[in-house]
Amino acid sequence: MNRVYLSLGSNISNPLTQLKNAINKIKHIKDAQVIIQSPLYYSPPYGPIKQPYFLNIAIAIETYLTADIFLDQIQNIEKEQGRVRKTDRWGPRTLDIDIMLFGKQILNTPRLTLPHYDMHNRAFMLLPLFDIAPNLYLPDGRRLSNLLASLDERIIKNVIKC
Ligand code: A4P
Ligand code: MG
Repeated sequence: MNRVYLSLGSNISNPLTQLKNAINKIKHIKDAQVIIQSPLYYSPPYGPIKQPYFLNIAIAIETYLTADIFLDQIQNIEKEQGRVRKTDRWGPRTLDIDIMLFGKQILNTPRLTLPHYDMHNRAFMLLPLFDIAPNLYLPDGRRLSNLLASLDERIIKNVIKC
């Protein structure tokens, strides 16, 4: 059984509805159980593209599925909710589901990087994660609270708990 932490984000086509629908679908994944979900966070777009603000949330899941099979499941949900892959890297999206952590797994394959390659820089991932797992350590031994403490205060201030 692995404890999995997901980050969900949306910034077009009614983000709140997108996230709610996605969480409902995640609850219906066979052999996966949603344990807890964070508050919602609203934040300016991170990255180089000018686009609408994002709504983000983190959720914790327990599952016996492998990381690969679990990724299939969440990518199906993204597809169902109108996400067109590859054409919109960094850009606006109806729904993005990223695996931040999959148990203690460290992985670097063409299809899956674990932990998420950039989570340590993203307040919109770390803040909701801290809400649901304040004592968490990453597989490399770094403590979540220390990652948050090393983020720029101005960035943190822009990520608003709803
Ligand atoms: N993949 C590899 N590792 C993972 C993982 N840990 N979880 C692969 C999920 N997928 C993973 O993903 C591309 C490929 O990554 C997948 O096919 C999967 O096999 P994608 O979702 O199609 O690509 P992407 O999300 O457009 O690219 P990228 O670089 O992941 O974009 P980001 O980094 O997700 O940026 N600002 C705010 N405030 N909030 C946001 O949520 N999101 C983005 C998207 C930009 N700015 C944002 C936000
Ligand atoms: Mg993604």
